[in-house]
Amino acid sequence: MTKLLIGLGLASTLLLGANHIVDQKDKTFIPHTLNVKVGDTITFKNSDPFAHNAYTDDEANEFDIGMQKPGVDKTITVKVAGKFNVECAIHPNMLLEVTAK
Ligand SMILES: [Cu+2]
Repeated sequence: MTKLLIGLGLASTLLLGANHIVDQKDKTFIPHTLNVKVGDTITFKNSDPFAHNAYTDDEANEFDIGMQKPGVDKTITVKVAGKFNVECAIHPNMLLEVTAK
């Protein structure tokens, strides 16, 4: 039974891809560079006491998590291989560089 459960766990991990955590703290994406695989998810956290946002203009992986209040998590899925920048619409100096393979 234990072996079966471990097997199921591995299978679901392979199917769903890995999850990467990106925090937003002091108006900075942490980390600010990220290597992912297609099918992986990125969860954006907000550890600042004010709202953030995360979006990309990249056409292949386009997303916009909208207004993200403090303490709220938002998760996106990486769909296509390539490099793209993620920015915060509220704080133009925030930058996250994602490389997806
Ligand atoms: Cu921000």
